[in-house]
Amino acid sequence: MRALIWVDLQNDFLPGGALAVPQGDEVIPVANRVAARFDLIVATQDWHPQNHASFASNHPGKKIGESIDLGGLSQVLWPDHCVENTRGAELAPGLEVGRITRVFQKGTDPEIDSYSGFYDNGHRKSTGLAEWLRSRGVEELWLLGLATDYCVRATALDAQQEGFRMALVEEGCRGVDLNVGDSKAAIEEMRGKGIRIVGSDAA
Ligand code: VGL
Ligand code: ZN
Repeated sequence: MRALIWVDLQNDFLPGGALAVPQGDEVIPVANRVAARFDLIVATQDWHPQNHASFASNHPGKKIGESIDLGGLSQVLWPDHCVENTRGAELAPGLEVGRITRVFQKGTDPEIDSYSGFYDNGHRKSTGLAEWLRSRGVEELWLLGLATDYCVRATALDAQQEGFRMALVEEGCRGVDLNVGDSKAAIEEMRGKGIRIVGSDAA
């Protein structure tokens, strides 16, 4: 059994959103096209309380893009984004959401960030995604979404570590690129760990 994961295809990561990923909107048609080939589709959803520790606004004197130490982990500070129950946190309007079997929310704990759909950044708590996929007989995972260098990367690496056979649809991903080349490096890191980097027509 194989499944497709849509990573964080939410308004705030699209052009005009609070943490807009350049050309993020271009992946929506790719997401829909690939989804038509799958019987099981999961979406992850970044879902933060307003007091989330990843928001620069919650650290007086700190700026967006700076890194801080957060409980022993390095944490990039972001603009307020994907605040629970806001329009910015909703899945992108052009998505065929009727295809989604289940949405897994992450980043709900105000004290720790969660780029991966499987675990928080400290690997302290599971979202239950791996167990849920296994209970459905899933052995192979395809992934696309936003952002390549953060949530896509983290989700793909955790999935690989959890033992799923992994494919990343590169044209279905876009990155933040806080530093030039971050997304490219993330793709190479994933490839180096055995994740297949594929085109959408390979589905
Ligand atoms: C993401 C930064 C902060 C992502 C989420 O979806 O890649 N990046 N929160
Ligand atoms: Zn976030």
